[in-house]
Amino acid sequence: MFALKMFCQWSCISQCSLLWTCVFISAALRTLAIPSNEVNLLDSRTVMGDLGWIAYPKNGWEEIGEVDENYAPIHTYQVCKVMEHNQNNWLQTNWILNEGAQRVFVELKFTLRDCNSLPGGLGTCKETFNMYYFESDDEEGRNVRESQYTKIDTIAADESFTELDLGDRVMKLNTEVRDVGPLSKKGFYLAFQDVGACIALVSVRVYYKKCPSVIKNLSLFPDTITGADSSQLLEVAGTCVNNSVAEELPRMHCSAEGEWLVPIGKCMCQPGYEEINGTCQVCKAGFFRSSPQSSGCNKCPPHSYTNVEASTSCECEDSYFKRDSDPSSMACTKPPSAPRNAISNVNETSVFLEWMAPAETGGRKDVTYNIVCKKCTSDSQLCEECGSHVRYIPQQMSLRNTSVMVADLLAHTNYTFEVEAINGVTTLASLPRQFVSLNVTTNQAAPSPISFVKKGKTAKNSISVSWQEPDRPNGIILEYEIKYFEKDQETSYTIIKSKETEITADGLKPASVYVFQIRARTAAGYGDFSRRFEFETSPYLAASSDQSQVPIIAVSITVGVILLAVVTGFLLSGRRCGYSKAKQDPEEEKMHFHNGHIKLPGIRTYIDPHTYEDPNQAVHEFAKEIDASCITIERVIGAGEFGEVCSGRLKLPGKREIPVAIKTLKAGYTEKQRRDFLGEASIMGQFDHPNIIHLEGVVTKSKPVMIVTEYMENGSLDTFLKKNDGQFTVIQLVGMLRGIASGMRYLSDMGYVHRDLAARNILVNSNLVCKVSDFGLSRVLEDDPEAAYTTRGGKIPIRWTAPEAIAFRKFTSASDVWSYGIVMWEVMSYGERPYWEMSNQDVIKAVEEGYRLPGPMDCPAALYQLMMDCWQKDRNSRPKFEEIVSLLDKLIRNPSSLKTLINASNRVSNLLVEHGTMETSVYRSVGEWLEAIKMGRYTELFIESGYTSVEAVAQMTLDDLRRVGVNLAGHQKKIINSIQEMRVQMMNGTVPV
Ligand code: ACK
Repeated sequence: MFALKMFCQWSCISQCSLLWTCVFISAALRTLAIPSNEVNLLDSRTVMGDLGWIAYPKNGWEEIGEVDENYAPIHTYQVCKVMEHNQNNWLQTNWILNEGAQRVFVELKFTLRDCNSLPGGLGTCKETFNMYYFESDDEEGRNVRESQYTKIDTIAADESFTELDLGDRVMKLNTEVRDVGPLSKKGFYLAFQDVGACIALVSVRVYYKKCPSVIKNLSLFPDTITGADSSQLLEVAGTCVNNSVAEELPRMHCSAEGEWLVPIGKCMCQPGYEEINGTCQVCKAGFFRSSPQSSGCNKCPPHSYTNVEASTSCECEDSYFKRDSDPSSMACTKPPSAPRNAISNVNETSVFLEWMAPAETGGRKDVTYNIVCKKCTSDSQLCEECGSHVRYIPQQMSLRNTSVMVADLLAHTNYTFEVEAINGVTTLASLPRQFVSLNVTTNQAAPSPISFVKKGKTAKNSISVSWQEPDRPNGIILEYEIKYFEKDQETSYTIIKSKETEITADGLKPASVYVFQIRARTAAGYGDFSRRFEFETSPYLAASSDQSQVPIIAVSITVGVILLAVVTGFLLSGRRCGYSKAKQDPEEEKMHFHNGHIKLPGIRTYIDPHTYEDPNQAVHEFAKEIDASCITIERVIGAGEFGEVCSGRLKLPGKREIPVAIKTLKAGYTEKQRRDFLGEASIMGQFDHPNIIHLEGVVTKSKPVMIVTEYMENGSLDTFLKKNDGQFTVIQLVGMLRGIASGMRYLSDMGYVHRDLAARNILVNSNLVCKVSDFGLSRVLEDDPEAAYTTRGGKIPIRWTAPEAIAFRKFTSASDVWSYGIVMWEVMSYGERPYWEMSNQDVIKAVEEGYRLPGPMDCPAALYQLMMDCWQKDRNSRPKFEEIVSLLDKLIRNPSSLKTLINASNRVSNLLVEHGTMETSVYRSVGEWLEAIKMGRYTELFIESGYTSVEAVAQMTLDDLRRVGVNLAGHQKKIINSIQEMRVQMMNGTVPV
């Protein structure tokens, strides 16, 4: 109910001064906006002509025919028979078509006179009226009896008005709304019954409610008339808009109030279209949408295109491919290029292959590698598949890592390994295989243990034993080592070396049990000892167990004669071998050990060319003479002590042409120079090992005199490392060290002491295989620029040499081990100069006082420990090359053991006092610091990026480094480690900043 204070025109019916009408002429009343979810079936305010309603009796309800200011008719019915009894005045509307609505609303606007304000009418005056309806399918039922109507409600005014209000022209207009339903026929009549009130029915509006047509979730829901019940929710199915499809049938619920509720399911634009403002718009050329689930139209990914509209996918450009399983947003991709920088490490009959990922991954992350193994003839001309006996660790195909171990190869055999890079689209592209190949020669593997040892003749002081060759000799057996000792007396044992498969151990105690163990040796070293075999000597007085035993005296005489013959023969032979052997017979030698110490010298197979009276004889014994016409010199690659070093090619008759290095002897040489020059060839020619530079031959019959060796593409190791600072993985570095150690093991087994082992004297080939080179006689003292004169007059490379060799020229394999430790340090620090710029005298003093080189940056702890072991003052405590090789093998097999790096404090704690590494001392500027860690090239980038002080640098993270532009992983590591050290030192207050 609301009170309207408005301009009101009213008139009184003549018969009754109390009767009134008030006509609302407000245009606003007519143009009241109807909510969008209401549909009018009748609005008396909008009917322009006669309303056609019927009043009964005729003098009851009467229509006031007025017009508004626009001369539109205003249909108002009034009745005011308040003074008379028994009023029953009906006003019947015309037939209202319900248009299918089952529930309609009737909105009445009316005024009602307050009975209290009527003088004398209180007895009969009413303040309510009734509203009825009658349903019918057509207009025929116009003459309906009262009793046929169904009552909707009794309508009372919320506010009635008085005469005063009329005077004030305040009209109290009531609005009442009633709903009617459920309706079941096509239409209905409404009727208003007055029983004695004073009413003016100003407007009647009949409407129903609907949920108006709407598009929601790309589904169209039509206009829907609400249900018959006031709490009913009608489920309505939607239809997908153009170019869309239903993911789940879309539905919504139309409430009795005409509101859409609870949407279920939805439509989505079909592939090739995208949703924009509730419609599906086509994807333009160059764009695509692959599935209803994907987001809008997307630009074709790199290397793909589409020239048509409504594309659901894009085509790959030529030579680019896509797998079915690739996401549609992924670029088209290519097969990878070949893997790079493959290297191999041979360990007996196993080969460790390592390579770098291809430069071109084809845009994919699923690059894997397959290994193809081929066994080749020595000139690599004819190859065949390796077969199934070869083992690949972890596997042969689909390798994710860039390394593999190939085991169980044949000893001393040429293999070619092809490492092929594959990715998800390799099979789609008909391109040639992308691989890198490596030629590898396996080493002689150590023989397997001897499994069977048999007792032969037994006497009271001797036992003969015989055995069979090991099951897997893995090469030519050079000799056997027989170890025996009295049972429970293991600390005192005897070792006999023999080339035969039987020996007689004599000098034994009667009636005692002896333990025998035998192992075989090939060029690859010793195999494992056999298990223990126990045999007993005969008792004192017992007869020999062997029928064919000869009297003891006879044996003694025989042995004596043989010994005499051997010694005499040895002394008479003109050839001095430069070593002495205490031999029982020519094929056998014997050494006694007590508590691990040898009692007799072991074998030496290296022959010092000095022992030849005629050096020419030595060189021709060990080196092949090459006709100069077989050699083509191509270019000079360096300068040696005796002349230029050149690279060139060697083509021997019936052999493939190969690249070679050629050392020349400059014209005008003295005889001594010629002897010394060729001396190196005489030494080198005695060696045959994959980690020793291989001598092809010499030219002595024409001039210039030349030494021809295999060509090592990467030159000397120190220069190579400096050039490739930070570029190798730890495994690659350890692989190089392993090779050097293996070469040195071979040399020490041969009895050769190198004396000048240093990175500058190691050569590196294209597969990163390192080979020991630079063999000389007195040469060590002459041609090495590092060699300095000692107080005793010798010339020695101080920084690489063990203290006992400097002090009293005690050069042994143990002093070579010291040098090897220095080489390890050089390798791990990428060619850094040992002891930096310290003087030789200071180095000698510092080492004497117990100082040692600090661990190189990023050095695995296990390797630094090995270096420190090599630098033991007591040479007997240093590891043997044999042990070094097997330790490095273990590390290579188990790369995680290399993960623990020496920490900053360890590095620093071992620093030489006066000559600490530059990078850990005080830095005055960022440039100085970067120079100190050999990263000076980044100075400008650091400064440009605002890292202008050491304090700023100390805060840097790896991400900061990347932002500055340090992209190489090795360099990032180096710089970050130095920053960490810097922080440690700042914390300790050792770096004033
Ligand atoms: O460091 P480099 O390049 O490697 O410079 C020296 C130079 O000759 C003087 O010795 C190089 N060189 C020596 N022997 C060989 C070889 N067998 N293969 C390749 N380069 C060699 C050495």
